[in-house]
Amino acid sequence: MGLARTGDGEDGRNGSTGSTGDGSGLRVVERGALCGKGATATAVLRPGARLTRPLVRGADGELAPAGWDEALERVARGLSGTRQRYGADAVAVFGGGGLTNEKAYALGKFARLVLGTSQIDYNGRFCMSSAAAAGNRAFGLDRGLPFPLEDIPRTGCVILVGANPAETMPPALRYFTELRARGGTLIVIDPRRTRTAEQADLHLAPRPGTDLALALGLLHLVVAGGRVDEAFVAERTSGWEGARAEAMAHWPELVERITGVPVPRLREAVELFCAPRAAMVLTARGPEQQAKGTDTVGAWINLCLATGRAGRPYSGYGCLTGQGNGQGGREHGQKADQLPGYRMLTDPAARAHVAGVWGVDPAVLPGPGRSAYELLDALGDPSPAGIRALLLMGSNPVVSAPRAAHIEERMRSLDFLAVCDVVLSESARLADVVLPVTQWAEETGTMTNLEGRVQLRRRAVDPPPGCRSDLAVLRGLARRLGWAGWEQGFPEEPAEVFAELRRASAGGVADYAGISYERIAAEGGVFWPCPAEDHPGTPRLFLDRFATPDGRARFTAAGHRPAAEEPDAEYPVLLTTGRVLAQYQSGAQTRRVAELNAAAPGPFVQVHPRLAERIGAAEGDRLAVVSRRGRAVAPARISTAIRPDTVFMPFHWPGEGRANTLTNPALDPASRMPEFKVCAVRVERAEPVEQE
Ligand SMILES: Nc1nc2c(c(=O)[nH]1)N[C@H]1C(S)=C(S)[C@@H](COP(=O)(O)OP(=O)(O)OC[C@H]3O[C@@H](n4cnc5c(=O)[nH]c(N)nc54)[C@H](O)[C@@H]3O)O[C@H]1N2
Ligand SMILES: Nc1nc2c(c(=O)[nH]1)N[C@H]1C(S)=C(S)[C@@H](COP(=O)(O)OP(=O)(O)OC[C@H]3O[C@@H](n4cnc5c(=O)[nH]c(N)nc54)[C@H](O)[C@@H]3O)O[C@H]1N2
Ligand SMILES: [Mo]
Repeated sequence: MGLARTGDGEDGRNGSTGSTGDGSGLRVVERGALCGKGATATAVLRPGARLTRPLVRGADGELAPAGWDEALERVARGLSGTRQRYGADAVAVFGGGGLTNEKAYALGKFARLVLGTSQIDYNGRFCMSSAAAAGNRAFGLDRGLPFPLEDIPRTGCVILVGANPAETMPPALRYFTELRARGGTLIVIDPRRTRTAEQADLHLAPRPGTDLALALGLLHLVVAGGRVDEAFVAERTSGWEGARAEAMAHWPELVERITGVPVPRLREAVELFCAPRAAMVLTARGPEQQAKGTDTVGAWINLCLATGRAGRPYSGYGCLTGQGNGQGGREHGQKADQLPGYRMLTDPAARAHVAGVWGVDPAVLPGPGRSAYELLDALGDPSPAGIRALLLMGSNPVVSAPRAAHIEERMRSLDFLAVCDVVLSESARLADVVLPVTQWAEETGTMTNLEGRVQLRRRAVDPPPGCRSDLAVLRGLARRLGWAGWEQGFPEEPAEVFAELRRASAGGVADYAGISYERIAAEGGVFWPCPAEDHPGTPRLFLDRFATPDGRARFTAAGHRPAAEEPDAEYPVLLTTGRVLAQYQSGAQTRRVAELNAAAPGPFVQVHPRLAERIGAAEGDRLAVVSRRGRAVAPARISTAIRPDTVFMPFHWPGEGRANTLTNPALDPASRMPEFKVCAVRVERAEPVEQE
């Protein structure tokens, strides 16, 4: 019990934090999914719950089982036919941050070489792209944590901004527990009093979408209190004057008015953060999934830089990366603007290097394509710029994309859709061809965790006979699409793909050249950059210099601005969205596991008693939440753990309770991240269903 009542602060501490020993704990951190529930994680492997044969849509419009040859042939024809009629960019690819490094690498290569399309992006755009953009801007490099997790308990104070690891990374919670046990302090910033917030020394509950102002307000108090580390700012940073001016324009009373956080709480936060010599700021999706997420993360980095809490032991800024391979998945080329090794597609030297490894002329590599939401929004668009065919591997956008009803309709309007998945997800149901693939325990591959530690997962169980690996699918398609280099260029064996990935990444930002399966196994993981086999890897970055051309970290000069959609008379309430412990992402897999459904059976609307009273709703009443994009219905869960001006919905479910029917696809200008964490809604009691 208790699992379903997540974050409502009424059921006490979560009992299943699953703190395990070092190695296995980290692996579970990376899975993200079924933390501490090894038994249920294997449940998804049961054949009944998953796909074991390809499905092809027949003349009757229904999906029916088919052989692999027929299915791959259909996909090849669908993709090449579209390409011939409308050009290469009418064919798109959408990947996922749960794919191994090998798969992400092969998928990017497949899109650019075999399909020749620029149109590839992936769900990581919906995940950490704002933190990535801010990290690149400030430090010249994006790695989730520039230090190992084990440094967290050794710092003096951690500010966790919009992160709920008690539910989303239970095994990592012990680092924060240990921090407090050693005398360090924890500050949590979340509009809800989550299980994580309950463990904090200080919890600030800002209005959703105001973290930028909050960070500026804290920096204002740092400056006013004479707490700037002037020597650090002078020696190791640039751009302080602009950042300082923005902070000075955000005085505490103004920040209280914008965020709803009282001035004394702001002062307390600064006292705690500035007291010890070392401190960290860690963000997750709360401040990042905003139409100003990049500047918001930049403002939190500013706080670290101004106080000298970056590029020093046990200090710094980090992003709590999400998906199983959230870090590695963003390094090897499934992102619209990227080549392997975290190289940029627009950089001539990068193009030349990667084209050399691939044995092609750099001129054949397409340029950058659209970002995830823009790509999905262009599906089925009949104009010459539109996308007519899509290969989807490792994501379920019908549930997880913003403005999901529109995206679902876009997917339905495609000429051709192929989906590789483990289960018949809501997106796979729309496909012309569904290819059943093997999953994590059934295949070998590397994943890179939030520390930048490359880890190896070896095949542990045999896949069901009808399934093939994603790598085998890409190989089969490359051959059927007549790509001459398919035999060497698209191996099925992960170790061979990794060997090529090492060469392609050599000299790049995320340099894997010195990392081998053997080394990972012997050393328990290797931290990139690791440019040579005799290089020890790099657990801690920036201690001597930042990765910018001049070695200095860059301040962000940005002021507060409203969310893309603020409450008004018609839509007076703020909606924010997120996760619960017992369901994972779009729920495609976890909703098929009885034990997890028992713990978290369905969607809900977390609502404060005052708001509930205003609309006359009691616990469990069906509430209609209406935004400019649509209407969702789910039972009320009344709780004082949320701000009265805000409601919260988890996004794990399809159907009438789908949170993403409501969300706003307004994009951050730098990261192209949609504003999942704030939009304006109206909340009312749904009419009771009429009995006939
Ligand atoms: N059980 C479980 N674990 C998971 C996942 C899952 O689906 N289920 N998904 C994995 C993935 S891919 C990811 S990305 C991570 C995500 O991990 P988290 O980022 O920890 O998860 P979220 O619930 O999306 O958001 C965190 C918190 O942000 C708060 N928040 C909402 N709006 C705002 C805001 O405007 N400002 C601030 N400061 N906070 C806000 C929410 O109330 C929520 O408690 O979890 C990973 N782990
Ligand atoms: N409202 C709202 N929406 C959100 C978020 C939010 O906080 N609020 N968070 C966003 C974030 S951070 C994320 S990461 C996305 C996640 O949302 P999605 O991108 O939909 O991610 P998953 O649900 O993990 O979907 C992965 C799909 O790939 C399949 N799969 C798993 N492993 C493999 C594999 O190895 N190969 C193949 N071919 N398929 C595989 C799974 O069965 C599943 O169907 O949702 C985003 N959407
Ligand atoms: Mo994510």
